Amino acid sequence: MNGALYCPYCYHRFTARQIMFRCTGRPGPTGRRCESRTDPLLAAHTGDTAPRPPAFEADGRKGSARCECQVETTVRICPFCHSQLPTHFGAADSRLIALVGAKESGKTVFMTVLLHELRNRLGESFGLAVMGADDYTRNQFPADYEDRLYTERQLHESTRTAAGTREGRRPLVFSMTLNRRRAFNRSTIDRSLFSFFDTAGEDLRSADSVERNARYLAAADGIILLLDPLQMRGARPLAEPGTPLPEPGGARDDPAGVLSRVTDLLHDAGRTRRGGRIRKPIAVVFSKLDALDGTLPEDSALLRDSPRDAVYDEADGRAVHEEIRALLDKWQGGGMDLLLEQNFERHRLFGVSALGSNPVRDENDVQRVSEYGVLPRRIQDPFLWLLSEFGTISRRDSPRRAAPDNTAAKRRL
Ligand SMILES: Nc1nc2c(ncn2[C@@H]2O[C@H](COP(=O)(O)OP(=O)(O)O)[C@@H](O)[C@H]2O)c(=O)[nH]1
Ligand SMILES: [Mg+2]
Ligand SMILES: [Zn+2]
Ligand SMILES: [Zn+2]
Repeated sequence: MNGALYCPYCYHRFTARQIMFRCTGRPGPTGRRCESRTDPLLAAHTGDTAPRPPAFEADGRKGSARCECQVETTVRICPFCHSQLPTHFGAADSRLIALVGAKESGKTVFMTVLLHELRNRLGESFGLAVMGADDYTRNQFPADYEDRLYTERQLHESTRTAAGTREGRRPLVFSMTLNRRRAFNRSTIDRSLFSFFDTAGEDLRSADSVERNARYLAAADGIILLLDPLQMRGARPLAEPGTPLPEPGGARDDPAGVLSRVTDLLHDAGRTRRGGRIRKPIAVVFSKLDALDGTLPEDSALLRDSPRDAVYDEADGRAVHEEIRALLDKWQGGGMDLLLEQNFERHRLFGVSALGSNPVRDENDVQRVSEYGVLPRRIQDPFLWLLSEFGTISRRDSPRRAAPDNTAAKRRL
């Protein structure tokens, strides 16, 4: 595994030496200039047919290379899909987080709201800077995701991502940097990449997407698995009146089925020893909890806001975990906790609401955010837990006093 890198766009694995370069296309010292053409590999993987200067091989361990035309370039690309790699890609401290789940489980909404919160309110208080890692993400995310939800107050209809549109082929990749102060006033910068592959729907189903999802899971250092409680037999009748219930997807789409499929994919990817457990941390997140608010006790931890500081609060996290565990029995998902226990060294249960209330359909049958606006609850918990598992942020173990900043730093197992 030494030195293995994973492309945040196609999730193939390679070594630093295999990283390729792309010419800048500017005239070189000799006056020669490389021509731009469609890159067939890039087009096949991402649908991007824009003309580009040629890709070429060189020692990828170096930050730059000289093209045939004598121009020096620092544009590094993936040897498998030719996507341009993020600036700090390959730095020892970068980690990849993947978000997976069945269709309609709330992935697009969750990703949009989480990133919005991190880029605005939360990011600042955490000293966390979040940016699109490439031009595509920097353009697409605000226009297609953030503005649609927050300004137009419209939900992405899943049909919009059907095959053939430009969406659903190319992941959105965000880079998050956390400036961490260490002892003796030295500060270090921790980087994580969040790669979100907004699949067209049949995620974890058709052979093609299973293969890609398997690579996605294998590449990830931490996983957020989003599950829809409204797909669970015991929870559906409890939902608030007016809740849009997803069509029952059958055994393959119900949360227990999805969890066990993801578990199998991870065992295969990690070649876990027989009977061994997966070491990657997995946050198992139940979405749309607002639709079940009425069934929770008044003092439920799930109804509280998450703690607001830049540490992961262990006591609060445990309380949420235990509540969801109890709810799983009620929702007829009792076996899930045991499955997690037996297969994952590091796992935790979460309950979130990205929207805060049920969406409503307007006169044109378009789903819209309710009149209250987007009021997320506990949306950042799984993300913060993963960062604390990575040792990027610290963990507060006692309910009251914060742990010194660097105790959790070396927690990475
Ligand atoms: N009540 C409620 N419904 C939600 C929430 N998030 C998503 N939904 C519903 O779930 C549907 C599917 O969400 P979406 O993010 O498109 O799912 P995806 O297919 O996994 O990307 C949406 O159209 C909403 O009706 C939430 O936080 N609360
Ligand atoms: Mg989606
Ligand atoms: Zn790639
Ligand atoms: Zn050149």
